[in-house]
Amino acid sequence: MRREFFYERLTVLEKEYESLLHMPNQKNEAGNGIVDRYKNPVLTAGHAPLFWKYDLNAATNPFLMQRFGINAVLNPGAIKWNDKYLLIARIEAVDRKSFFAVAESPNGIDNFRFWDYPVTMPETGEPDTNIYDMRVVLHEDGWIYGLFCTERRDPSAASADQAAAIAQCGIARTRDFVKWERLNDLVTSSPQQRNVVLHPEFVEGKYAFYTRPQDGFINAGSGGGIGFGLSDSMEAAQIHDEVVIDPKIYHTVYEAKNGLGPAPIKTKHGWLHLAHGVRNTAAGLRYVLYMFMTDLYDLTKVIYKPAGYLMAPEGEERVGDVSNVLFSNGWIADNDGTVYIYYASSDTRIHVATTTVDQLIDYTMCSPADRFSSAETVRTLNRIIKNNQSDSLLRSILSSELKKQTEK
Ligand code: M1P
Repeated sequence: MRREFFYERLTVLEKEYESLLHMPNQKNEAGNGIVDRYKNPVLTAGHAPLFWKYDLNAATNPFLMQRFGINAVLNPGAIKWNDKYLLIARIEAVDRKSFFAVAESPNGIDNFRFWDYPVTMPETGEPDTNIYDMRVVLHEDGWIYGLFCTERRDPSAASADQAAAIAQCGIARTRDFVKWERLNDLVTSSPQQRNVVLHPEFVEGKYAFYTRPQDGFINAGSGGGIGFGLSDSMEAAQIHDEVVIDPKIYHTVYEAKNGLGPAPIKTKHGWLHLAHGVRNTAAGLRYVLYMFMTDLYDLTKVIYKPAGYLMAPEGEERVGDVSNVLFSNGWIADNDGTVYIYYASSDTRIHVATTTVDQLIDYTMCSPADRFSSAETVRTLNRIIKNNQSDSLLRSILSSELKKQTEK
């Protein structure tokens, strides 16, 4: 009887799992002309293989109950590799420990399936308590690097304080996403580092890093802002001079803190960056995605930056484990110019939005910049309205001319 129950339940679970994995994804209608969101998340806790969650032996698990719970699948690094779209996702188990696992898709928008085993990340002499949010970069030195946050309890915290943590940048490299070589953590003068990203090219013959110096684990304090610095090596990466290239600014979407997302995309106009900005509100922290472009040759110089956000949580994206959060640390610029932006909503699930390099260039270079006051925002809007009205006057003159000519 028990065995029958076990196998019946297993059949149902397998059917549900396969239908989730094969569910086709479609673009939402009428996007904003900048990015197109898709209807279904591309990876969720439900995408974790059944053989991760269940002991599939009827003798040792007669009720076929979950033995290993997955809380969330979020914040993936992304790369196109061997013609497959790979997400190196952050899996958070119900014990709140995160780890990495690779999922691949043939088209980047659906049919993502996890590889059988998660990443076994080697540790340094100072073991990590928690690792998360990997940025994956194919560097011009030939290695694929994964930079991620490594978190450990603050050794100076009182024993009553079991929440104080120190976050630093862990570094590992691979050639196949299975075997990873762990390198030393990045050394900077900041007490905390999260959201560290490796630039894909050498700069002045050195490795270039985008950083996010921060005073406390949650609060940026005197830190915050996206920093930049160079290191002689990756094996013992150390930044001596860290400059902030994109600071926090009062009453903007990045007033509390910000951090770079994936490694930037090179274009003929400059480097395109995707980042997240954070504001504190009565409902808690609100994370949105924004963009900017840096100079092709001076990576510390921001040359274009549209006002406000590119994407903010919408609909079901607003709700989750940590609500009101959009976060992205992975995008793929494909050979045909399509850009796949992978983003997590509310620290719970992963979505995709598509656009093109040309659209992102146009958005970043031609959208109005933030001028930091309501009066300036109204000036910007008035300019747009005025231009459109003179354009519509011109359009109506042209169309009546056209009409006259066709009547002749
Ligand atoms: O909970 C929202 C995000 O919070 C952190 O981001 P940041 O370092 O910018 O504060 C990270 O823990 C991130 O994983 C998480 O999505």
